[in-house]
Amino acid sequence: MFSNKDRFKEAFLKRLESMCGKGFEESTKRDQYHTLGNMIREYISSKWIGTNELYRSENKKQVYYLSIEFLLGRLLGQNLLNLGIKDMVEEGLSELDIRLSEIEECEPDPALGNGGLGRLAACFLDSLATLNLPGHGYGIRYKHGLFDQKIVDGYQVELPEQWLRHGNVWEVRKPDEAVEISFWGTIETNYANNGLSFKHVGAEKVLAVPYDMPVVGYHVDTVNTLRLWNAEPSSFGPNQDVLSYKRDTEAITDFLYPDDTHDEGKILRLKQQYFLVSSSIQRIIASYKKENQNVRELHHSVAIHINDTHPALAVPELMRILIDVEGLTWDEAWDVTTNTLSYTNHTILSEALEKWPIYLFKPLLPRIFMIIEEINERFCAELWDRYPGEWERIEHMAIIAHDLVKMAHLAIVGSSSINGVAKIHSDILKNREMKSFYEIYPHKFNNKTNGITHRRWLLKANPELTELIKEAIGDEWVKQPEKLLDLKRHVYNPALKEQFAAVKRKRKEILAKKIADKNGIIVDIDSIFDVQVKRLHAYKRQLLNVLHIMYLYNRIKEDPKYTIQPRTFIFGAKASPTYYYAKKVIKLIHSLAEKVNNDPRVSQVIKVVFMENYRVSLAEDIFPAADVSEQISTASKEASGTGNMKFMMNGALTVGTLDGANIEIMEAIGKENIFTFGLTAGEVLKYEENGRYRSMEYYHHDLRIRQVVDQLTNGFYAEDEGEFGAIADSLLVQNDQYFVLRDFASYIDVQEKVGTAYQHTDNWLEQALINISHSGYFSSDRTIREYAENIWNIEPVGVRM
Ligand code: GL2
Repeated sequence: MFSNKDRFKEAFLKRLESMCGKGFEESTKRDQYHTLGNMIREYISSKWIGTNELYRSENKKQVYYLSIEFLLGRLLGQNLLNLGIKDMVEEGLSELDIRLSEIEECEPDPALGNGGLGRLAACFLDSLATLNLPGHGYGIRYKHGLFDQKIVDGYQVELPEQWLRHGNVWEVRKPDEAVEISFWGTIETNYANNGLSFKHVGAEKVLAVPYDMPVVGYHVDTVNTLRLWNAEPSSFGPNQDVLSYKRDTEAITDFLYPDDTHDEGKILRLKQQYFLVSSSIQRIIASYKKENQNVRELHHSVAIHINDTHPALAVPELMRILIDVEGLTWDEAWDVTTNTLSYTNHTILSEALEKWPIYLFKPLLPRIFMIIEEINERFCAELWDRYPGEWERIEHMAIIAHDLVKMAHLAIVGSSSINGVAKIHSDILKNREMKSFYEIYPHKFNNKTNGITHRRWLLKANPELTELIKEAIGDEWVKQPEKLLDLKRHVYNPALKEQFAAVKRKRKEILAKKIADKNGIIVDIDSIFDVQVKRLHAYKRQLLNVLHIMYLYNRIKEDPKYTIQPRTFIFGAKASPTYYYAKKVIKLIHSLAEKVNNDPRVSQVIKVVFMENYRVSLAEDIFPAADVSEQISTASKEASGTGNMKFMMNGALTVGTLDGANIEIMEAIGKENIFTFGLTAGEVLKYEENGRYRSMEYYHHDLRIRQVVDQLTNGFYAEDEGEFGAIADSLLVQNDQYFVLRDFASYIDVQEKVGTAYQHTDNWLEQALINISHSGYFSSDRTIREYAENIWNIEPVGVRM
């Protein structure tokens, strides 16, 4: 049906009628979306089955990527592109007077993630399939993904997200592969002749039903699987409160926790984590045993990756199955477990390192708790042998201490590899946060700098730039993104610069139109589009950006001669619903926008825009239009960042601290092509150690700072003077934990340089093109190859159809 345009059109019309029970004339855009989606899924299915058969017959090692988040973004356009049928379908539809882009708008964004961590998982799936690597994602089929953000009077309001309301065309329910999960109950220990055995009695059973989604590689025949688990009642008993059992069970997969870095500390979240881990591992072992006899050799055929601490229960769960179900001894099981598992750490923020109170943990997961206790005892005994008498050290490293189960420690002890996500982050793990573990397991620690899939963030999001690059250097870079470096030879070519400027302009026009439609704000295409889009968090310092704009406002008002290069400041960010400070920053951005955009003189040169409901599909409109990328986290706090890479790939210049992957971006493109400022990570960590920072001093000594901080509480931005009190307090009363005031002067200086640099158009365009040409290194294909070779030991499987 996709062999040529006419066949496609014919099949499409036929399918539309049979699926929707309507003629073409009566059909809605959504009918057309569902029809096309179904046709494509069907088209994919032969490759999908073929891939699975090949994996079975070749019996090569496979990796399973366990993640509580997969922030996929829309799939229709990406699948068409990866299958190589986009142009044909687009033309066919247009002959029927249908615009593909309009149909795409009917697809809800599957927002099964919060931010970078979940989006990274999605990029990894795309790279695994494209590189013909046998690797699958295992996650949760949340009924409601990350909340929809509405802005009402400048405040964020959260509405439940409803991606499944009209069904999901990409998924296939596999009830035959459902497994049972046990919560609560007690453990009976039996002493038989040949040792101990354990029986879980009185447990509440939950059924985990898999829904599989195809992951289509780009221009290859490989189609891997993203398996999302859905919680359902198992079986009903005679004396059961049926309604409450059903409600409690389904609640497990009802919502994604809308929290980026904090540990919610909720029992439901722990249930979600065990639900994901237990269902995945039970199934992985079942499918391994179909082809293999000996579970003692599991690690030769299977690698299981723990994405952040959320799936760290993989350690005791794999032990449980190997010992209680498969009958291995403790030592045998430990050998298999530690050789099968690997773990990525994504943050050093202490509030994000999960710790579960025993009083919650033990009753919910009694057998798992027993196993963790045993792992902990053995681990502490080893530490005692190594560091006799060093109680403090042992207490600090223990998996269970102070009535808490420490998930990061569990993951480290139970895995063969621990990696950070950018060089500086991996170094901080080794030398500070996890130093004591690095001392005993130096061989386990390594770095894997994050990456992004250029297929979504360049080919799909920015077809105009893609075409331009192809015209300049051909298309080898599409399969081998490092070859984008070829562009570097053409950076000084005036024609190329001009064409790039035209592409950027076009993309700015598209975004400007969206802003006009959605926000009712008219922005100047010739202004700098200065963008900060990411989750709202104190350490990411949206506040620093805001204070700079407040300062500019004051300057422009006070000094009639002050001129600057016009700028449009664009924000997009969701705040966790319970994160008071973050929600106040969103409100502050709106109050600032109100003032700036309505001031006759100021609005001539600056505008402030907050784009509601930031998500993957909106990001695809924003990155291509950006001139400046704001990556201004307090140094040492942003493990890597991946937005920085998406901006770079689309030719925006970075204003950034020496944090996360910004540093590697700078190393790649050269110091002269990035605007860095602020404290280094070393300086921040030193301040934190010696406690010598006093934000008040900066407030008193820098009039610019005093003015903007005072304006937070003197009624300038809100009638209610308490409105932004929490923000002011964070800066002064709480001594500015994230060094906003400390970096303020340096940020203003660098922003002035940005303004001047933009006026040297030729030079700016060259710098933008240099950024693009070095962005290939930051493709997730490179990252995934490194994981495949150094951590998982998996190889490509030639998929021949
Ligand atoms: C994060 C980090 O904060 C971010 O710097 C990193 O790029 C991503 C992916 O590795 O992981 N950690 C985390 O908990 N979230 C992230 O985005 N939510």
